[in-house]
Amino acid sequence: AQQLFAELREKLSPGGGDVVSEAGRQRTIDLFGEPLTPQQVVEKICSDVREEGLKALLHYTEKLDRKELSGETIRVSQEELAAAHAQAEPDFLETVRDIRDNVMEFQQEILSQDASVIRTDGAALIELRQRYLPLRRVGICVPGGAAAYPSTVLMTAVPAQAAGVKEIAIVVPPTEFGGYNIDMLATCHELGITEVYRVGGAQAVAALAYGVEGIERVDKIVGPGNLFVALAKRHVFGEVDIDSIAGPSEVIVLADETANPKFVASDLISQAEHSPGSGVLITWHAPLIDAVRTELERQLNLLSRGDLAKQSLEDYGALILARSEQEAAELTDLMATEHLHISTNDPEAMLSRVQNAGAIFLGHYTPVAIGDYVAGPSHVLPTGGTARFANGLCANDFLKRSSIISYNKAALEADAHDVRMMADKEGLTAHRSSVDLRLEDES
Ligand code: HSO
Ligand code: ZN
Repeated sequence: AQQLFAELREKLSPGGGDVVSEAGRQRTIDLFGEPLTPQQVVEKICSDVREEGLKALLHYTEKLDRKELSGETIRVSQEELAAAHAQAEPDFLETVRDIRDNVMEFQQEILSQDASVIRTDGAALIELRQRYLPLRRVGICVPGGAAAYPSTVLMTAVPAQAAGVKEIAIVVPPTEFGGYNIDMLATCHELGITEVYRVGGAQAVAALAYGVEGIERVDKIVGPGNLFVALAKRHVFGEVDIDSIAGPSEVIVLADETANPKFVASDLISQAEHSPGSGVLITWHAPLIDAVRTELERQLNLLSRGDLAKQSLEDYGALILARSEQEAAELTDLMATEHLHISTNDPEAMLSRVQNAGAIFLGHYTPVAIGDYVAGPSHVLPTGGTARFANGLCANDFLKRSSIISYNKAALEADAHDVRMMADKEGLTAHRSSVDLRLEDES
């Protein structure tokens, strides 16, 4: 499995591995009169927005997104949000509410709870607590280049709301699929989001991170985007928090002889149609390979985005015949994919053998699309092999915690020896005397 993985890793991830570090080194762009890497371009944009604020934000919006906006028109007005909502199909809004309820239910259920430890010994009393509070203000990036993604608004904003975040600012590129998209704006309005800005790319991330006239800086930036958004998020990290950096969509379908080739092919194509996106079948049942290949060809010819998906599958797809179930599980783990669909007779058994995947879909009737759109866990997930260590977005990512420590005098006395010992070892005499002073009148 290790060897197979080494051969496949580069080929199968649309980002060529870690999307940011790899893609960031690729082509150069002649945007400022000299060829610069995407990384350098992003650094320049971020520092300009930091220094010049709104002026630079508008400048880059005009230069890169070809939209002439002003301090007023950059923000979607309350009237526009309400008008989009009024214009949207009632049935669509019903779906938005259904999904909102599903996501809210799941995200509230998984919220971290305050915890405490109490130690008593005679008169000594120690109380230790961990307290969670929501972040005050969060920025969300929503893509809007190649397709409209109202589902991404739901899958990022609702977890934030479940955590109790009061201020949510959405940035979305000024395009027909973004900041001018009725469904996108209607979804924001339905969720009670009032701050929507028509800006995208690195300049939007920088505006959220540093603040500009009319856009207050946020505490955390989440959500997917193109390479420039990803690079900018990494650049501003530290100034603000970010979620993990999302690259192109991927799925591994792990299938046995009970899998339906039609279903399997449809799952591979679903992620590939994000374009770029990757779909990989791993099976130990040889006849499935040809059956899925035939189905892929048939379905790709029928779908509206078939050409895009086909190209993605040619570039980043694979049909892999593993020597055994064990090898299939090992390879899956090494690939640490964003989505794993276990299409076997006993999915639970396979589940217990795999550790690395952002979201795992069990059984023949749980397509990845159900997680992308309605189930409840967020569809913002770790990609490019980062599921080894990174997690999908959830309500807890919008909480911060403080530890709370309380000692009475008897407890301080009881622990004084250990403090003195450590303070002496570290040569930090003020640390020691902060304890000694408090206990002096006892001696
Ligand atoms: N599969 C994408 C999420 C998405 N699918 C949005 C449809 N819309 C990344 O996990
Ligand atoms: Zn999807």
